[in-house]
Amino acid sequence: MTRVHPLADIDLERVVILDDGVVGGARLQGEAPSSGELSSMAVTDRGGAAQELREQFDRRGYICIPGLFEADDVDAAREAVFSKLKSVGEVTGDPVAGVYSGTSSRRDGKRDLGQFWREVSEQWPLRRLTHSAALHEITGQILAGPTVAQDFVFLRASNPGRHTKVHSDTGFFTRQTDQVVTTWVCLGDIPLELGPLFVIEGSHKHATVLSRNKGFDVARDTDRQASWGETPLSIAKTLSCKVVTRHMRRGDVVIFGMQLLHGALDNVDTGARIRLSCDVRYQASAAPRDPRYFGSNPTGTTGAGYGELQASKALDEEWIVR
Ligand SMILES: O=C(O)CCC(=O)C(=O)O
Repeated sequence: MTRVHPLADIDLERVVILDDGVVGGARLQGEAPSSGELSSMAVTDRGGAAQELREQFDRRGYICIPGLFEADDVDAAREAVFSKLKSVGEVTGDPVAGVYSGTSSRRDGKRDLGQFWREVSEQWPLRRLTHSAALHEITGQILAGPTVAQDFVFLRASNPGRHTKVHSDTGFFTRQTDQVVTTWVCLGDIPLELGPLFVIEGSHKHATVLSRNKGFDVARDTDRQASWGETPLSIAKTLSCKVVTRHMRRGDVVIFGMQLLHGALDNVDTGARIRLSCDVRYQASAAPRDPRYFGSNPTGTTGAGYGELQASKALDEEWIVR
């Protein structure tokens, strides 16, 4: 039976502040933020005018659209992904619940892990969300013209113990054009303790961020990491920006630009639930395309294909910091 964590229903809009000033459920690289250190992500109505969307995107560095996708469609994607993980022993019980078994047979029989993750990532129930008309339409409004989605997607199944460090996406995706945005698709409810996406609001205009990102290419500049060494809370303090997140719900989407600093909270769920999300980039369709991310068998950032992604590793293995 699935264990339900008592903090599962925390909503940042109704911030829960414990006696010691700690926001219930949230951890950022082990640090428990006080309520002043973590704020709610602003949400944007899908039906708004394109100009308003662009204005918000430019000012904050992101837009968050709640419930862009139907719950049933998201559940179909969850079922497809978690059934594959169940087939290698990583998920226990009903696949849609996404509960980690604590073990993995993904490496057995010397399985090609990149090929396995490619198969997981290319399933139709997932693609119909990540490559949907809805995302083409919204990214088209932001970039003021037709867009195309990259074929290479970053599906993330993060079990307890994982987080994503602070970074910008520019070093990965702007080799050919800077007319690129990231779309982050929430594939299930992700309360604070499951490690939702956070962004550092306004950081995309900060001189320190822009100068650190200038000319950086993750695959070419191998002496540098994309991830910042400092913690999200200390970076936000230094930049005088806010760390914003929210109790994400299935079907929510966040879209942000290439300079914006972001990452994911720690998954500290005591019910062993896996946080599932997928990020995919959209770019102006008329702009040149980076062949690493397009085509029937894209090579990905470093050339190793789906095998280069953290998520291609078995759930009982450590992630590498890039
Ligand atoms: O979901 C995450 O863990 C991080 C997402 C991210 O880094 C991205 O969308 O670029």
